[in-house]
Amino acid sequence: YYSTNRPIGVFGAPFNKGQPRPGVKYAPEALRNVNLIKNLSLMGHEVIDHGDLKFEAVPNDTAIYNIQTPRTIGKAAKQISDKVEEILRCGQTVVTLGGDHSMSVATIHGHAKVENDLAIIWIDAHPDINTPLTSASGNIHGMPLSFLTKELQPYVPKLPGFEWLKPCISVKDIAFIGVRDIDKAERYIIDKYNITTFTMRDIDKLGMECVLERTIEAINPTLNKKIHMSFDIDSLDPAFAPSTGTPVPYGLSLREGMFLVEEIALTNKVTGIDLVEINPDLGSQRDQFTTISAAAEVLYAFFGKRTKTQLPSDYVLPKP
Ligand code: Z70
Ligand code: MN
Ligand code: MN
Ligand code: MN
Repeated sequence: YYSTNRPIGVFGAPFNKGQPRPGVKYAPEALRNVNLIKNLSLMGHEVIDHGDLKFEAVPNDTAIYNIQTPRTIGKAAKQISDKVEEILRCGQTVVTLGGDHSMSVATIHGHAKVENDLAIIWIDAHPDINTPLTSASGNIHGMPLSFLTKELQPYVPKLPGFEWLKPCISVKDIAFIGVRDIDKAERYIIDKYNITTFTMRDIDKLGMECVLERTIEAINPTLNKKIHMSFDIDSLDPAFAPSTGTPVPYGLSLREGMFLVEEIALTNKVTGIDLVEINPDLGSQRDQFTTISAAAEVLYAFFGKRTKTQLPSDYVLPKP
């Protein structure tokens, strides 16, 4: 489990313009309502709550390609990137509560400003590496990795609002885990650059322990890099995370997700975490509770719930 002595800095990025369903902005509030911050503290960590960012629409934002509000998204992303950078410079491990997955363009950018050699573990049903020219939806939450990767820049037009963004990672530093809904251009990019990818079938075949071993072997073999763990809740099977914008069948069980992040935590290299795409507006109340609980449990698993029980040295088993 997470055992570095870095404090945990948490903030909310209730950003929803990277896709069409507004309710994803309520996730930070929903996670706070299940006492996320207090529960992390009870696990023995120092937790600093940096609150939630507020975002504003940029007036007269006009569409480019099929992206509806590029300047508004770019401006919010700059705020998120700056916040991540600020929290990391305080020596904290940063946990960003999304929001939709477009915010990871910003969290990874801010993380890479502080840690210039980063490995990215992208846990998601989708690889989110469309370019503005290949995206059928125009939703930026399906594109963040194309904006960030140096190799893809010849294919990625600079969008208005994103002038500040510098591509800061290599395709060699990315591993996808749990993907099962891959667009044509994404398939092409994964094949062309040989991006480390573990589909659900690979997980079935190898088992999660081996998948993570091979992930580290591929993107961080000497563990000399810090790790950014981006967790899209739709990586989980819809049975465990129904309240998300694009549920995809046959995903990770909740226990597989928890085990995966427990194993990642054991590297002691993770300094940035995203938890995204929880939409507390979707589905029944029961669906919402199931999803928010699953999201919280994934974070608790990473931070050591269940493995951290310490016995006092004078503990004795009571006798009748
Ligand atoms: C599709 C697109 C996506 C998340 C959906 C879907 C992308 N590849 N990402 N839900 N989290 O629109 O580009
Ligand atoms: Mn702060
Ligand atoms: Mn995603
Ligand atoms: Mn996804």
